[in-house]
Amino acid sequence: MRIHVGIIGAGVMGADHARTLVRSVGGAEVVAIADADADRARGVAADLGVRRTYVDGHALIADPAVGAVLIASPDDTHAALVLACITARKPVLCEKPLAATLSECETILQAEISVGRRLIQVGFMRRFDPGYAAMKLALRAGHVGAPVMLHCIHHNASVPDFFTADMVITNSAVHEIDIARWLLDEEMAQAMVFAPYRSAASAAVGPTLVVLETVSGVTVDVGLHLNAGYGYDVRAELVGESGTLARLPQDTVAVRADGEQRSSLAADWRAHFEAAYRLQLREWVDSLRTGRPVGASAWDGYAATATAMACLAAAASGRRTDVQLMPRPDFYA
Ligand code: ISE
Repeated sequence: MRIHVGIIGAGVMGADHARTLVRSVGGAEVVAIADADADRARGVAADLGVRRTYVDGHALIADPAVGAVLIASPDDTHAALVLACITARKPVLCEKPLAATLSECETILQAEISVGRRLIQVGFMRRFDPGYAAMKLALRAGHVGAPVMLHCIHHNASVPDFFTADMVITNSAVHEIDIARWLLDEEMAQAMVFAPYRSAASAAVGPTLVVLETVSGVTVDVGLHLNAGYGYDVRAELVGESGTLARLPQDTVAVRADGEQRSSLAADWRAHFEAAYRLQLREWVDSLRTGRPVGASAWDGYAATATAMACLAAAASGRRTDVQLMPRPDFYA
């Protein structure tokens, strides 16, 4: 059984997912591409031999030739598109965030629960990264004892002009929130944010430190510098009671020559997390064939957004802020 996928959004991520699906994922066929910019949709479709294009994502969802949907359109369009997929009973892989607001996430949870079937996977692709997966296995195997602290670095070479201070949290830190929840297997209870840029009118997006505390008291610190200039650099080190686990990026080589040691950095997340994106798509397609959901659920998308909202409130108030989560519905147990 081949899965007939329609992709909404033909920008950087939509085009990347389309290429990965066509070139590296067996069992799936990209049958339609939608983008508000018709030329952009047609350009990606023509490159990959896809015949159907749309300017309206909702028309793609309604197309009977489309069996499953991948959403990679702007963040504020996610909620309406995900809800349309639920109404059409079509499985959907939605790029993070699940929705731009917490109330939209809640509506999505209710809609999925009311159809009684897991249809939504959220594109927190780091869960498929071999490095994070190895950290989780080593932690579960007890190699470093109980977790105490998780240190994370998240540096982008640069962000586009439309990037806002809030997006440091909702677009970038949200990955760290999800991977911390997944690695530690518990929710975040409190958030603090130190963002010196908020008082510097000249720099809308400056270095930010997010500190989270889990329900059991593990601390997670995330240093974000999204205009770091030198390349894409994501690191994680988990400190346990009797050792540490550090994620090593895949396929890196240290060159020692001319009295120096060098290794290169990816320009952005697509190359750094290439394996994670590929495995995420493979496992999503497999899960549609087996009926066994994988990856981040709508609940995970909701919890990540709720935690991001606590971070925004903490940044605005300068205070330690509680993460407000509804009780987890049994449906997502
Ligand atoms: C971007 O949108 C992503 O999702 C990347 O994974 C993240 O590292 C980057 O900071 C975001 O801007």
